[in-house]
Amino acid sequence: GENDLPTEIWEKVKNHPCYSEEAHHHYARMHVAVAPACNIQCNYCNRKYDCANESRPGVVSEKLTPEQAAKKVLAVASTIPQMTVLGIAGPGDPLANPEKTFKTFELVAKYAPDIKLCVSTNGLTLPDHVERLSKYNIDHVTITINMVDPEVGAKIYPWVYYNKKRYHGVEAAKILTDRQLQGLEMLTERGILSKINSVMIPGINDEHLVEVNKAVKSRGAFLHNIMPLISAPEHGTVFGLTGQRGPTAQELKALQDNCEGEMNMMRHCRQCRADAVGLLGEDRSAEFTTDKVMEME
Ligand code: CLF
Ligand code: SF4
Repeated sequence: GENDLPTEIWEKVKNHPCYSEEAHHHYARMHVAVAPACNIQCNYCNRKYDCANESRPGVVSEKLTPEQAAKKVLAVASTIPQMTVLGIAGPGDPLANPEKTFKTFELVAKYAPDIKLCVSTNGLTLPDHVERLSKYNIDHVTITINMVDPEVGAKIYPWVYYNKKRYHGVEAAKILTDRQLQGLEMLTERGILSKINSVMIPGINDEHLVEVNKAVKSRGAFLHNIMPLISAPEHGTVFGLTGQRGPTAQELKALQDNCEGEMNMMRHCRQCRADAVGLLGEDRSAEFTTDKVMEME
């Protein structure tokens, strides 16, 4: 349980609402949507909406510059004292937009040094950025890992864009899984806490996620968060259009139970938007649009 964690780890998680089940009742997080581009294609993604790395597809976030984002963080922090964590989670892949992502972190670290920094990525470019994440004192990194077998991956990812070249099918999925696992090992070596998000896709990777769980556990991942596919035709995802369904609540719980014991499982995720503000499950983003933040000055 959480109370058995070593002190140095407890210090990092005790007021992070995603990394500690207990903390999510008391502490809030916010996201800023500074990262529009993405370097891979997931069949459950609709680029018009927020990245499903972390978020619930279906609502378009207001895109911010790093300067606007930093202002918003200061405005929220002065309004919601329990706001402890700033996460960057989209609407595309934060590490496919490294200038915007790291500029935002730099500004927040300067003007609000008490706020913890958190990032969520598909992992493709993670090995290139671990050094910088470590330098910026980013203690929490989420990688979305849906497979460790490229044959499975080919059914989830039609392509990846890597080293200025587009790869397809099994070849693309092999590059992605190698980069994700390498990035995870590099985080573990540096003592950066990692959370693995997996999207459960019935008939595609549901049984395989037990193997993913073992692969990430053996590489030092701190937490595994298995989330249900949200697939609806009105969102226009490839899976939505092909009629691919999401799991039932019972199927999701059975898989989480199967993985429990291997490592800590997150069960309180609320699949947030890329511009979510507040306690998990609460959305106060409408109070902090750019117009309103400007008025607060
Ligand atoms: Fe945001 Fe993600 Fe950091 Fe949390 S959300 S970047 S780890 S601060 Fe949390 Fe939201 Fe679930 Fe993500 S409830 S979708 S796990
Ligand atoms: Fe969409 Fe996110 Fe996948 Fe990129 S990583 S394709 S933004 S779901």
